Amino acid sequence: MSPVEYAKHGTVAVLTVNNPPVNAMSPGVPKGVVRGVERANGDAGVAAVVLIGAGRGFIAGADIRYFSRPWPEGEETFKDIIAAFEASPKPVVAAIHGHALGGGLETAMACHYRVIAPAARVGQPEVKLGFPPGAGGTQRLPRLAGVAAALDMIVSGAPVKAREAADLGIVDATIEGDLLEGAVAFAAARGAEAGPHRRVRDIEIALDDRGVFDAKRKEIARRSRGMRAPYACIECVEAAVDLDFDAGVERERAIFEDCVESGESKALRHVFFAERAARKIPGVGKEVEPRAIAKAGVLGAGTMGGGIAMNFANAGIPVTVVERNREAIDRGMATIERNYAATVAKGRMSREAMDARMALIAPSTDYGDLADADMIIEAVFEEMAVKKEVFAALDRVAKPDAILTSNTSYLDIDEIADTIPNRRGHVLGTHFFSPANVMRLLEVVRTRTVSDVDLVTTMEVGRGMRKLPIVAGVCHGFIGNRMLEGYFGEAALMVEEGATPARIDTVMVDYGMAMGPLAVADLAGLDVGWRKRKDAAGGRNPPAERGSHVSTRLCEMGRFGQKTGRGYYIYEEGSRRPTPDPEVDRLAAEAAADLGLEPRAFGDDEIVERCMYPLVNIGADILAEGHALRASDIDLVYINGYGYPAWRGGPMHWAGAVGLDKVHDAVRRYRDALGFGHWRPSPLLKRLAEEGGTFEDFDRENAG
Ligand code: 3H9
Repeated sequence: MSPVEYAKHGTVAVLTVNNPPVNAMSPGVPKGVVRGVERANGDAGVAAVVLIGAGRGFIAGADIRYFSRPWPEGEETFKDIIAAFEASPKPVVAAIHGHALGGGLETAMACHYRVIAPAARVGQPEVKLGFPPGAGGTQRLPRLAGVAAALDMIVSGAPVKAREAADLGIVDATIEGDLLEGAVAFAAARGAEAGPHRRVRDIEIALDDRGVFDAKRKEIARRSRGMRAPYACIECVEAAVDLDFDAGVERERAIFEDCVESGESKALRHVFFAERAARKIPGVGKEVEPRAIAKAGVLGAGTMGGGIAMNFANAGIPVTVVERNREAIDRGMATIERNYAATVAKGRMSREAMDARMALIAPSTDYGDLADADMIIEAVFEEMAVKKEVFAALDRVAKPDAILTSNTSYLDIDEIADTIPNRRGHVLGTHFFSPANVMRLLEVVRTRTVSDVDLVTTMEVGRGMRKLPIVAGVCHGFIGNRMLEGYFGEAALMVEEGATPARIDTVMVDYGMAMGPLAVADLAGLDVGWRKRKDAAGGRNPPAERGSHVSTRLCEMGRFGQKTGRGYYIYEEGSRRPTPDPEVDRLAAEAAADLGLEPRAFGDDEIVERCMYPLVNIGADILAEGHALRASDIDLVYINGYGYPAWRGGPMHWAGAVGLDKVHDAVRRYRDALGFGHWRPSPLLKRLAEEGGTFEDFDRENAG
């Protein structure tokens, strides 16, 4: 059966694309559309054609899966659809509801007219997949919307709402009420008019200021570091201005094809499907429906607790925040208010929306006020004894079936759950990332005993907060923090071996990280690790071990990082910009002398390998142990919680692009040279390397 249905409504032929879930242009769809246009043109009783989508939207674009697999031989493509529309003497009208994205919008722009439902959105999101539009979008959109607006849409990938689409001239009419009925009436009227009907390709392109292209390049330089696609989009729109239409289309196509083959695009496509896969929990079917969370509670109004309370309010869920005393809760509420006010000041939220959110947050100093909460998240001090006390107190006041979660970043939540045996099925972890109201990542830590319903509910609450919830198992540091050990450890070791912090950080920023590891260490505070090392040494000055020499010395000097204005770098008063410090180089040289190391020069490759390969190696262990459901989840954790560049696809995907055999060889080499635990080759890494596989192969095997 064709995914495109043909029906006649009076003098109008209606082609309905019915390819669930999102009407992507899978094989069969272009053929159906082309045949439909031919049939309409062959029917003397038809005066016009309407193209509409069944279900949730118009057309979501090309079927993204086919960028990694061959398109069936002889099967029609976008090109055929566009040719059929442009050759049609009878006007073709696109009727858009839900979404017209990518090739969906390109298809609509190849029609003679476009009408839209008020709630629909249109856009060219291809750049987010690492390539520019490839079916004429960069040539037609500037002709309809003007060069500047088209450039904004194509380079950002952000869709615009129906109203803006109408204002920009992308659509010809907005249909209130029944879209099909309105579109048929619109098409019938156009069909009754004398042709020929205007084609978008024939519109004269107007550009007053050629400076828009360079201005755009400048504007995106920071956020597009290391990427090709945003610049490719600009090149394509430039071609629309510089070349005639057909030559522009040809140029766009060549750039598009080149980009589709790039590592950047493969990585971004991987991320697209990873985000969709992350919603699925093997063994937990669709029949497990989330519970309703009508009221929530948060324990602790510190940085994390306050941010989590804001997340509930942002999701429209009333939340009670409890602190030990009036002073602490007042301070917490003042911070929340300040955070919202800053968003209002930036114009990203209205004052009314802020007031509505503040009204959802109730301050309290009484645990009893949590008695009616369906879900309670504790964000108190990160210490097992304190957490256990808090859960015992919650046990006394919470509803019997309330979901109780801990916002711990390292602690064993199974152990916490065991302290309240009657509630074990309702206890799990929610590891938010700082600042909790901003960062998209949420590790949902699945205890041994949590029920599927509560797990699914917590994921759903996270999505309601506009987070990306990733299921993690209970292990020290879960997915993200556990993998970091080697990353920071190796950066610190390399400082002792003669690489300056600035050199290491520059290489890692060039690799694509938002910040280098030593600048991050300064931000997080060097004293955290120092105190841990001291505790392990029974409170005494920790013994100088490989990797902690410099950081221990810095802490002894009171240089804890950004908060003290000095750490691995110097920070001017009120500035977050790290300035290299020769004093640190001197400490590093001292450390090298103590350790009997000969300072040496480092190549970029070694710096990248030593920071990144431990992540991959530990990630493989986490995966093999089942503490991550899939390698692609690990990738998402790093992209959304640790400033890893999406265009590299995450550390596990990137390792596959490098070649797991190469990674495995290097891991063994570093194990032999350095010997640290994070270099013990993961058996899974070894197996995949020997099989010539990737972590994506592992995910596929496991998905069955
Ligand atoms: C393009 O068009 C290139 C052109 O320039 C021309 C080239 C010549 N293909 O997101 P959801 C799947 S490039 C294949 O959860 P929502 C998705 O994987 C394309 N599959 O729904 C998921 O599968 P599963 C440009 C697709 O309601 C299911 O559909 N277009 C595609 O939250 C549901 O998806 C885009 O980049 C696709 N194009 O959001 C638009 N789209 O259930 C990409 C979705 O097995 N799509 N799937 O996990 C979206 O942005 C959202 O899906 C949309 C709906 C907003 C449409």
